[in-house]
Amino acid sequence: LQIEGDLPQAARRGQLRLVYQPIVDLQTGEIGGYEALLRWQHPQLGAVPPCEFVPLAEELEIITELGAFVLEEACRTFQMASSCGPEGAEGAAPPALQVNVSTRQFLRPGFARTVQRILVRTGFPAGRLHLEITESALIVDLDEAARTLTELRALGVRIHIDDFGTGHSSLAFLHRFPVDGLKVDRAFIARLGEDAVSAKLVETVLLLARTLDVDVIAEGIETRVQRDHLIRLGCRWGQGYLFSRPLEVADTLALLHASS
Ligand code: G
Ligand code: G
Ligand code: MN
Ligand code: NA
Repeated sequence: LQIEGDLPQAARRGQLRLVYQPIVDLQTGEIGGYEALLRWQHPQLGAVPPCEFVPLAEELEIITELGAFVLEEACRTFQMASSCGPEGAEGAAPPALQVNVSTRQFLRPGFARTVQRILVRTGFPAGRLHLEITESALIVDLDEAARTLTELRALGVRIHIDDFGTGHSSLAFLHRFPVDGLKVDRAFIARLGEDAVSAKLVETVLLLARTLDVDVIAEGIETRVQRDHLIRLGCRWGQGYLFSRPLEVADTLALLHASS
């Protein structure tokens, strides 16, 4: 397979880049963070979607290198933007940087040390780095997951559960693995206003989150009807094409500068 042969060289050949999708306060539109999303522009095949090449990188056992590339690139970009802003500028808290971490990458021993090394090297503040992991990262190997979570939280890094609602979540499980945020999968948002079960599920997640004092981000918001429904349910944060598509780095930097 061509992509299998080419993926290990993609970063070195400058074919990988990150785009950044804003996460906004649903009521005010204020940007609270950005999710880094990886893109591979293959010279012959064009854009290869991450849902194809991320699992491949896991199989080829190059996910550690790929993941470190993503983290370092994203932290460097955001640190560059903050250090250009006016000293001690007033206003909102600096936006968070949300980075996806694959299950195999998260469970590899030494992951927290890699994160620490990148934070030191880039100077990016740990508290602004929010790592997105899926529920499977916590379920596959309970002991390794617990260890890694403890190490990351000791660094001050925040943890969000991505695609929440699609895995094997349970209350007990969130109690054992303290996290900082839940991202409600876009499948549930897409059905808001169409089926009552999805609305009930989102409502339940929001209730659970309030009890556990964790943030909730609704993914994949495409319509004002969905946004208004989420506001009525008490959801503060959201992300989706209604607000912004993922932005190229130049546009992201322009936004970051404008708000600092
Ligand atoms: O951006 P897009 O909708 O194509 O992303 C599809 C999937 O790829 C999402 O599940 C997203 O979490 C994942 N993804 C995007 N960028 C990265 C990345 O840098 N690392 C990992 N592990 N997954 C990513
Ligand atoms: O699994 P994860 O949440 O990381 O996936 C994020 C993916 O969702 C990104 O690839 C992004 O391009 C995509 N995405 C972001 N906003 C929307 C949206 O409003 N609608 C749809 N269909 N996809 C979205
Ligand atoms: Mn994500
Ligand atoms: Na998701």
